[in-house]
Amino acid sequence: MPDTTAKPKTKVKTKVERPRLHKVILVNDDYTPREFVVTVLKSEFRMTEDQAHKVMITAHRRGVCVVAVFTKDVAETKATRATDAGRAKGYPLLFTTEPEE
Ligand code: TYC
Repeated sequence: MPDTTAKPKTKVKTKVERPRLHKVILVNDDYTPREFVVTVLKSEFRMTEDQAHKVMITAHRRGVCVVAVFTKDVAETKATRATDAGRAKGYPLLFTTEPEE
């Protein structure tokens, strides 16, 4: 007799995905001095003068610039610290975060 019993075909696949990284974004404004933006980028994001200047100029010209990507926690902490550094001097300097696609 042919075996007509259907065998269960369910396979359990374990899917491991990397946690999504989050971008820290520098937002342009009309008041924060360029040199101060560069100083904050250097101190909070360990950038060289050259890298910091390029990021600052890009935000200045285009409105925003991605500074770097980190895990969610690190991105949020760094964005807050950098924004607070501006606020401490009375500047409206703003760093935001958003998840990468
Ligand atoms: N636009 C500012 C100025 O002309 C400089 C600046 C650049 C401020 C980038 C914020 O994210 C920024 N003084």
